[in-house]
Amino acid sequence: MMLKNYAPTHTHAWQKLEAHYKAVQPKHLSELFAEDAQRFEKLSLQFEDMLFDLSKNRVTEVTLDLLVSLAQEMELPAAIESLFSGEKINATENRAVLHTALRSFAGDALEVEEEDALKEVRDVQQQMRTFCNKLHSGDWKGYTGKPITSVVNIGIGGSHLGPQMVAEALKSYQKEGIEVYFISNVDGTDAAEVLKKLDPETTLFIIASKTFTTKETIANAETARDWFLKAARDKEHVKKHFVALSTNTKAVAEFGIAPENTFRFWDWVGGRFSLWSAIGLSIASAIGYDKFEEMLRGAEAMDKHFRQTELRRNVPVLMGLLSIWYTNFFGCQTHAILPYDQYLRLLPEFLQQLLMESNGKTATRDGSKVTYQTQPVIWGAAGTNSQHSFFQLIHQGTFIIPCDFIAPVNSNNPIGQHHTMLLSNFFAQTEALMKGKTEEEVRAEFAAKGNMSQEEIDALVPHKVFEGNRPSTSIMFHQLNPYTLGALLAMYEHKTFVQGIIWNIYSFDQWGVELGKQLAGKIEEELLDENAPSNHDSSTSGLMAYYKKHRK
Ligand code: G6Q
Repeated sequence: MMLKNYAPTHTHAWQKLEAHYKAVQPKHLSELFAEDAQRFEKLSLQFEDMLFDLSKNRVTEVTLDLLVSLAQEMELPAAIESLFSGEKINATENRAVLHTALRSFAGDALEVEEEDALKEVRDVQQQMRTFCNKLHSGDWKGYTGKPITSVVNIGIGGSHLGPQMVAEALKSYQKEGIEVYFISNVDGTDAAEVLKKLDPETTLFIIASKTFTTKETIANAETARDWFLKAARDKEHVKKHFVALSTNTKAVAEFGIAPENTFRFWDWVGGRFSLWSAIGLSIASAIGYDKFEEMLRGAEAMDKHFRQTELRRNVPVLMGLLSIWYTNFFGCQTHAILPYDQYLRLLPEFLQQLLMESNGKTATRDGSKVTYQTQPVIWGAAGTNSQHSFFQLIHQGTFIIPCDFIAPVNSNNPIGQHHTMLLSNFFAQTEALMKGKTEEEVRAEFAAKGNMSQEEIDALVPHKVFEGNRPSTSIMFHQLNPYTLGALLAMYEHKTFVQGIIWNIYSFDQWGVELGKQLAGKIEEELLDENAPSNHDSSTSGLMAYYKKHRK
């Protein structure tokens, strides 16, 4: 089936949710906890060793039932099947969406465009394994015979954010003797700062670009090649120091990279869903292929859960539906991602692309304009640092900001009492957000201290009251390892999909990034050639003139 086109607002469930919202909205979370001693048990989910506590959300069991009815009416189960079976659900690009095939270890074949996708995937995985073994054994030698010690991923967007975030997240699993770097921004500073740390004799560049036409990546790849050839001199040496990850094997060959050093993937892998494919080679270079495979297996376990579990107990489904609840009924415009694990500090940035590029859309599947809100802004940073910056607004600001708090039970760096302190903050923040602090409690605290006048107390009370009733979801797992990280990321991918199905939009294209690219190409010509025709608004012309006047 193709995805059906149907406005969620026209479902029976939506009407019921609107009425239900009016009943739930005035309720304080502490009231909901007081009313039901079993609330945590009823509203938390277990997936393997992972715990998803939804109970500090502004929902009741009825809310979840109604949201699940909405998903049923929007035919989510059929959509999930279309995803896994390789139907062309990325309709505006006429492509299947099969990142799940990249981590499918089940034996069955999966035909896409008359090819067995699973066989193709396994061939490339074998090629990646062989590459990693050579790299880590020191058998892959540079042009002067020295083994490689530095690997640099050059890519941007989906060919950068995932690999960089995972390499950072799994740093405690990193192989000895290999350091992994990332260059992405076309700002020359990015390349300059990385290259100055490197030795051309022992550096290998991974050029990661699905299309191999992305201007930023090609510019950085050419800069890296120039830097390398300045030392190595002979173009023949390029093949020992450059490999490519791409669907465009022709352009790769033209760049000078040998076919045996080209790792393929396919149109049915979207950029922001591609870290599981050859695009993950920098990850596998950092942690070894076996650990990379463990990450794939964690994702596969979440895929199975998503495909096989009834909607009401299905983690990505409920996570996606909660986002609908807050966005479309509470009117929340942002959502914070708050990892209490320093290794996950890049997760908010990765999820920004995943969710905002997928679901930041205004056209419905039939091309009309949506009449309801879609993706909220995703933002966040690691705790506890973020507590000392923007948490003030989450606690006492005028917006309600649903938050995902994420933490491992055990640290990968158990030092003294650090982890106990970290987790004390993790538990305390969600409790404080939920409960708040009433005026009576504030006054009682002042009274207990007994060192202030009534006038001073009255002046301070309004500032020290916390409304509470601020929603959060807590995600915990035993330890951050490749398997768990794979499951966590797959969960967020599927949550993204669920939201797109409910919002009746296409989640797998990104036409919104094209306009700026087109204009940049034209402006670049004008900046290089004084005689090129130019026709901009007065602001853009004024800015360009300022630049031209002062450039050196
Ligand atoms: C992701 C987007 C985008 C893409 C980059 C890099 O879903 O499509 O972020 O990954 O533009 O594209 P290339 O891999 O083709 O260089």
